[in-house]
Amino acid sequence: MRVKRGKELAKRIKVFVATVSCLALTVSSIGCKTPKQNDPKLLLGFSQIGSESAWRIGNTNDIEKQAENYEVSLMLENANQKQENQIAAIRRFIAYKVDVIAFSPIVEEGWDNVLMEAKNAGIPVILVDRDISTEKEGLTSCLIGADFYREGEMAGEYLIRKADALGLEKVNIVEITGTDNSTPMRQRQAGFADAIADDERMTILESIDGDFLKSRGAECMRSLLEKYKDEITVVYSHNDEMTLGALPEIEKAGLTPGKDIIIISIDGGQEAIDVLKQGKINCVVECTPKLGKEVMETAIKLKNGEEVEEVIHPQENVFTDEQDLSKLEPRGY
Ligand code: GYE
Repeated sequence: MRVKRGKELAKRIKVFVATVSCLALTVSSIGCKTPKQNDPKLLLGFSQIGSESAWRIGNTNDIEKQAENYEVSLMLENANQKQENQIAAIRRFIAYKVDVIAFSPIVEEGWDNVLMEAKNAGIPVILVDRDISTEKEGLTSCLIGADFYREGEMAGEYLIRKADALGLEKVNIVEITGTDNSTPMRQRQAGFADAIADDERMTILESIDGDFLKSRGAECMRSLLEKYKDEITVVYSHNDEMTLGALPEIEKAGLTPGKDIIIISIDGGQEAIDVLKQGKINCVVECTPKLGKEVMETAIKLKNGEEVEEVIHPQENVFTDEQDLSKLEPRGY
């Protein structure tokens, strides 16, 4: 567990100890003066999924930076890609009596019990980046994250334009998907499939789980090339990491990514944008990891008992080989 602003937290623990001894003294009716409160403005527990991608690392950095800007004390836990670690972290936040809990659920299902515990403890919960799926009402206060369905649609819309520009009659797609049962995986798949559904040129040969990891992206690409080698027109990959893992495999197979195979990626980290500029990726749909400002502002509102927006989606773009990208600002992740 990483505890930021240690001094303030130490003070908070001290205040807690002092209050307990004060209570004990009050009970024994000796009387006690309440110590001067010097609490941090807000104590936020954040459970991050892991460090699987440049996106994720950029997201963690941004949340740490904005916590400092907003003078929020941050308890940050990295779950190393395991749901059980996230559940344990949320339980620790509850035991610690944080003011607000934020977390990025690795998958959509399986949160009801722990979120009910947070609700019973009166601690509001912010979903960051990914959503949950539940039958229960009121377990979370809001969601701050990208519109993944729209990202998938933008990828599909680009592909239709590209197929038109190249005059393609048949487009065979292989899809390398993100972590099974995660929101970005489900929504990026659905948005893309819906966008190309009415275009008879398009066939999805196979969708394969790459778990948002570079190493898995390479493995998936190897097996797809073995199966379909000369048939593949397009690789649609749900994040930059998997794309960057897949590209060398395509080259090893004697094909040129960006020319022999159209490459579509999502995230828009610096490395993928550089490769797009070199012509080995054709399209990168932006997904911004910079959610920290909204998270801090929302957490402060929740602590103050104010209303918050149920869903906040950042504004996102698409970067493609149709554009002049020479003046694009550094991406910062
Ligand atoms: O696209 C991927 C990451 O949930 C939006 O998770 C996020 C995704 C992102 O690891 O790179």
